[in-house]
Amino acid sequence: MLRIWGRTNSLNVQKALLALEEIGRPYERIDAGLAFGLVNTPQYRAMNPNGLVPTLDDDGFILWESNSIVRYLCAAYAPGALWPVDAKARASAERWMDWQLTTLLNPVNVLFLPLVRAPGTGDPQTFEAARLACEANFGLLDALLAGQAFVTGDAFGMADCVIAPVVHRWLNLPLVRPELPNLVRWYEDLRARPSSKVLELPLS
Ligand SMILES: N[C@@H](CCC(=O)N[C@@H](CS)C(=O)NCC(=O)O)C(=O)O
Repeated sequence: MLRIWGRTNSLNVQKALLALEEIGRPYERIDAGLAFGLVNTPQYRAMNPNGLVPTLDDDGFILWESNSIVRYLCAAYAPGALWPVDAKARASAERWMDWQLTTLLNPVNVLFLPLVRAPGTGDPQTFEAARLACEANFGLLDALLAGQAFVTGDAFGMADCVIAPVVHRWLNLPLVRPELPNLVRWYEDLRARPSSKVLELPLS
């Protein structure tokens, strides 16, 4: 039985939930993190010593780090579909997953905190630098998606699972954004997939 711990307004949890929905296996989700607590209990820390969400349990196999969870679920339950078997195709997908973690995420969160979760925090210079970084990063994605349907080509895959919640956050921030028609088209295609019900909650 697949079991995942994490609150649904967490972007990192949403990545894992998207993968779980896409693989189509039954799973149980347990609220954890922020208002739900639990992450500092000895039982939780024994599974995830970081005290962060998400954490996955697949029949006793415990895994944390959202991108590792997505990679595992796709490899274990959707090889050849969400998880490319070909080494080059897989490296290409993993490259975008690493880019999501190292480049795309942080500036979005710098904007998200003062605009949504913690109004009145942050400083204007850091905010403006993050806004410019977001424009560059999402512009790069927009250019990529001008020539292909999904992040790694013609088919939805594991890289889409991890980039989708970040794009969802960016497109729903109360902020003026440049027009990115290819990114919006990709996002709308994604929102037409049943799995995207995990992105239905307003940002919080
Ligand atoms: N690199 C980790 C980061 C996990 C992380 O920072 N999770 C946040 C939520 S997005 C968290 O647990 N925050 C504290 C909490 O919810 O109690 C991953 O990708 O899984």
